[in-house]
Amino acid sequence: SLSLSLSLSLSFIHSFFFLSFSNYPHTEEEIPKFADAEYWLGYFPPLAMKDMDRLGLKVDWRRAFVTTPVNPFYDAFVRWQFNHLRAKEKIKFGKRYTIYSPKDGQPCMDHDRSSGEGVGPQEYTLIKMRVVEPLPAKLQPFKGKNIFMLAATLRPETMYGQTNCWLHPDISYLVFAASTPDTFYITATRAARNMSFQDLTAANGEINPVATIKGADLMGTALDAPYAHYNPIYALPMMTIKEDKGTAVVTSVPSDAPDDWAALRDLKNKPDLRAKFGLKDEMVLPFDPVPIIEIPDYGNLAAVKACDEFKVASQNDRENLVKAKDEVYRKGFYDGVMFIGKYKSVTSRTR
Ligand code: ANZ
Repeated sequence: SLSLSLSLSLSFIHSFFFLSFSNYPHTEEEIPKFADAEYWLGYFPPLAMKDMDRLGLKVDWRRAFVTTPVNPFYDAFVRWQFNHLRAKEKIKFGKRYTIYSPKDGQPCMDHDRSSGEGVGPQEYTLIKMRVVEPLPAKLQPFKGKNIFMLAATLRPETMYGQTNCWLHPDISYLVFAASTPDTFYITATRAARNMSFQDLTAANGEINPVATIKGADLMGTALDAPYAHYNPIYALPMMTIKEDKGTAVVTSVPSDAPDDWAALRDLKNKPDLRAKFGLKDEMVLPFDPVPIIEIPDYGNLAAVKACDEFKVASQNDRENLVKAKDEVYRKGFYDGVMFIGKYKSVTSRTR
């Protein structure tokens, strides 16, 4: 049966590796030789062949050969094959999303990593929020230039409901040159580095940093955000922003993101909090959640309702926020109907 043959072949592989590794005499003097990739090609095959013979496998070793450019015949065969496939436009050369090692200049697959196994690429949509007048003191040198805060979102369809942008007051944000002339982006340093490998800076893997500014010094920056109902919107403080997620610039959609509603509500209810970050009332108080998604039997401000239902006390109430988020995301995803913009009347069931 299939399961029997599968389990047989699995146990074979185990014993093969076990025998191989236990028999190989790695001496201290020999180990440095493995720095040369070609040394592996001569070292392991004879030992593996010996092991397989000892296992009783009947292999016709006359048909064994080494792949890679070390074997010019095999290399010519693969070249021939790829040239034909390319000529027929069955394959093409290009970039794809992957976990990449800048140190080695190549993709770094799961088993090649000393940490971070199981991590895959996460695609985000970057929202270009244009910095508009009046510029805060630290951004004065960029007067007249195109300068954007880049928010990373998984929910670009909700941009109609933006009411503000979130920054963490203690994170240092990098202002760096974009690949387009006279244009600058503001993100966390780590995000800038990732973006430099995705054609968003002039040279691959190179960042041209122009300034480093603490989030606290960017509070109250006026922004023109695409599709937003309000214009301008303002950069406000959120204490739960993670530095190593997205760009650490977050766009706020309090109608459908409980984290956003909890943080906006904190600022609306606490004049001291606004004062602490030098925010004027008009940067916070006029901005109410904008209904964009209707959920049958739940309403059109799902995050507001869920924060009430799960008694979310503040933006730091992680436990209840997780519950509220689960409910809002699930309900919104399965039953939500957009009633604004390009995806009006589209639900996940009709997509
Ligand atoms: C707009 C939006 C609307 C979002 C909406 C969500 C729901 P999770 O929470 O894992 O799904 N985000 C992005 N970067 C962040 C950071 N550095 N720290 C904290 N939050 C961050 O992650 C995706 C969402 O988390 C993103 O999508 C962003 O908020 C927020 F109805 O953008 B979203």
